[in-house]
Amino acid sequence: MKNELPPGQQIVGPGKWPLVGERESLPQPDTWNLKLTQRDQLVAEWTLEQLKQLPTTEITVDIHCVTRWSKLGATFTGVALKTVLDEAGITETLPFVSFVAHSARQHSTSLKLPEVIDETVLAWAVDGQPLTAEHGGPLRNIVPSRYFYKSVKWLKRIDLLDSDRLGYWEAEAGYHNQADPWKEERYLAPDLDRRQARALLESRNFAGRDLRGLRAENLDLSALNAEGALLRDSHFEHAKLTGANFRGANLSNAHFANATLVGADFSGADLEGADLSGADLREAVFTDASFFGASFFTEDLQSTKIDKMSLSESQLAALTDQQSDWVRRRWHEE
Ligand SMILES: Nc1nc2c(c(=O)[nH]1)N[C@H]1C(S)=C(S)[C@@H](COP(=O)(O)O)O[C@H]1N2
Ligand SMILES: [Mo]
Repeated sequence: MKNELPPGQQIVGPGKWPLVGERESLPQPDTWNLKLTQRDQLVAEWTLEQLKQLPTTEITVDIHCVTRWSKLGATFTGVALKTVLDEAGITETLPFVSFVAHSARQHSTSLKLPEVIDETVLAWAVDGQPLTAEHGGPLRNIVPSRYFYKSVKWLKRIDLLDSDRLGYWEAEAGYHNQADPWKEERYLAPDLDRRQARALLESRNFAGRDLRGLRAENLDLSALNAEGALLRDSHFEHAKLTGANFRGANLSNAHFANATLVGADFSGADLEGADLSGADLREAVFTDASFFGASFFTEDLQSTKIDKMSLSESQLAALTDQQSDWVRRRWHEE
């Protein structure tokens, strides 16, 4: 709990707690149970009673909803995620975790497991009272450091995953996948509301638009049209951008680490300061693109794939010596 409000938030009245999103779960069974899977294999299952017999924990958190209300100082009782994983004998920390609800639309949300493994609590009570059904009873996960959409009501399953699976709001409404309220990570693009963000994703048409700072990590945007778009400092880490059209786009300081960019067209694009390390750039076209300060490799991301001679001598000359040596060495090996 911090004694401050994140940017753009306002406090709800005392004792108030707005209801957001789904209002009810699917019909609840007599005995609630929670499943844990790892790489799609069921590894453990607990009834609520069994969970309550594990060492319990209490956390006092400030709730920050992406729709700009905050409720300060709610005390949740439950069991730490870490305790549950230990109990299940999980020794490996996979990269992602998805929390899945017992709800009509199979509501879910995901996070990077290493970032939240120590703070997440599976809660059954708030301020000394059992969670009501509308607020997620009998069980919801609480992730204190994120907007409240990362805290799923009616938690039924926890999936430990090798690759990310975007949650409901993240995929459907353009909600930011990281959701740090102190960084105001609300929506895909800072200047779009959620309807606009969703329409943008569905259309896969960014042509000519100002989308500076866009957050499109992990998304499948194959065949995207981003011709002439302003995408300075945008995030496409791990995104699938096969065949994307970035002709003439401003991609200065854009983040493409580990993205799939097979056959992407960067003709005439500004890639100054862009990070392309670990990306798959096979068959990508870079005619007349500018690369001053761009990077293709970092010490730990050397898996970049790039066709021989796809960069001209003058483009290579715009890179640091270390970067151009790396590219040449890479070509030499092929
Ligand atoms: N199952 C489920 N969990 C959910 C949602 C939802 O629609 N379904 N909405 C999320 C959002 S956007 C918020 S802000 C909080 C709202 O929780 P509350 O209704 O208890 O305030 O739940 C989150 N968890
Ligand atoms: Mo929310």
